[in-house]
Amino acid sequence: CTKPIKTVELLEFLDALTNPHPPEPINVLVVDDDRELAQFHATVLEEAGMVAKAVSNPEQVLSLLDTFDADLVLMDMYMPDCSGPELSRILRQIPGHVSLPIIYVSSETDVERQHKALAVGADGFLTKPIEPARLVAEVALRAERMRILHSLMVRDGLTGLFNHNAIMQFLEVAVANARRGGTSLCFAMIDVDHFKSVNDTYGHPTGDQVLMALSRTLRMRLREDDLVGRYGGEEFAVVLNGAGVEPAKRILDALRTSFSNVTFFSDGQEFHCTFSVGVSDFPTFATPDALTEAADRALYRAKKGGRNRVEI
Ligand code: GH3
Ligand code: MG
Ligand code: MG
Ligand code: MG
Repeated sequence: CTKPIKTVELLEFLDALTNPHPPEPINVLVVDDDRELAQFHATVLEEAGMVAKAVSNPEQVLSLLDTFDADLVLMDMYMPDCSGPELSRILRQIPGHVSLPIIYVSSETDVERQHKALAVGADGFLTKPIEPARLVAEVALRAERMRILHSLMVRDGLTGLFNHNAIMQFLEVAVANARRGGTSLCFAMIDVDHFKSVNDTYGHPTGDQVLMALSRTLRMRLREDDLVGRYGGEEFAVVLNGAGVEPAKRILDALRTSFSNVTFFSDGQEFHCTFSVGVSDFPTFATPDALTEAADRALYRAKKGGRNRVEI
């Protein structure tokens, strides 16, 4: 008898299949006014393969979190300048840190005081002194759970690509970065050609297979810097960071050819699918809305012009 596959395993399996990069190590911020203890906990976590930063002044936490992408914060409860609960309350008011796991590590044993500290929005409590193996296990478990929840929030269930909200948020960030850095980027809208007739001819499940195959092609063939999401239905969106119009067109044409060569099978019948692409670029179009509208207009021209083509 085979074991049922857990969601976690399935996500990891899909990732390994379509993402050639190893998983990022877990990043932990350790805050404790006892400098030596903070450093000791950080070393324990680093020896377990994580990346840990020790801070003894709670006032450094906010600025550090701007540059250090923490998966979790281990926080002392009693510190002279700012207590753990005070610091947690501040973090919870910042949109980017609303779901950041905060675990107290404290010698406080009074359950009522522990609960009060947790009530400001922290996630757990470990009592000092804590066994190194236990510390590693607790941190790994919670950080990985949060990564899975986060991935369920930002990914599309069918294809594993970023969902509509996530890709549009990434486009905003990418445009802001390009403006600041004086670089270019391209935004592409991809739409499967005559997809309704694929569903009508071969059935919805086969249509789903086509969407999954297309998402695999996009993930495998794009660079690590490029972002790809399911815009909705049979439409996909790609952000090509740093690319001008000409290289973007070459890349998308190569993707288009590669996908059109995939052979699908359904009920003993073979068939092929194609897609059309509309591309817009920054700085010609300066905002996410303008980029989306321009790519949409270009896509419309690609469809009108006969499909299976890239239009700018
Ligand atoms: P065009 O070349 O002009 O884009 O034609 P089209 O048939 O692809 O476009 P249309 O917008 O008429 O049809 C899109 C179809 O995509 C209709 C919808 O049922 C199907 N679709 C949307 N989401 C899914 C999905 O998740 N799975 C499957 N199998 N079909 C989907
Ligand atoms: Mg202390
Ligand atoms: Mg469509
Ligand atoms: Mg379509």
